[in-house]
Amino acid sequence: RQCLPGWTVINSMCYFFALSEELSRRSWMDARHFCKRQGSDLLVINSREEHMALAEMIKMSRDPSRPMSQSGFWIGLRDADVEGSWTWLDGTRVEEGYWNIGEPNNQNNEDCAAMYPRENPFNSWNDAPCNWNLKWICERTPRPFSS
Ligand code: 2F8
Ligand code: CA
Repeated sequence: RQCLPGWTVINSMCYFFALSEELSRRSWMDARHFCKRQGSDLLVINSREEHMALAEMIKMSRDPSRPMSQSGFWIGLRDADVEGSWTWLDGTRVEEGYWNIGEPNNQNNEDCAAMYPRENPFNSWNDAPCNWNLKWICERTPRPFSS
């Protein structure tokens, strides 16, 4: 077994999709803490292939009972240090990214990015207030198991 129970392996990386109502939705920081406790961190997208695979995965999670603004998944991307400078948790800066049309718009001091299930995988990201409660995606390497 390459990933912990309940995790999904995609191209040799392990992902956790916080989908269940039991886990509920959390702020960006609380979601990050959840990931850290499993030896992981919020998702960092390193390639177009990775983005496409994840966009495809979360399409299955569309929740018609919730407004679009609440159907997002926090990812490890912020512009909290310098407004407008979107930086992954590994320090990499985003050049273009896969923002939805009109995003990021910093509408209400929005410093955290979330990925949304969209028909067009290139219209995927939105910046939202970090204290908004959303689902999230954790990522970790398959080994070693620390828990
Ligand atoms: O229309 C885009 C806009 O939609 C929502 O605000 C109405 C989002 N807000 C939250 O997710 C909290 C904005 O981030 C988004 O830009
Ligand atoms: Ca926004």
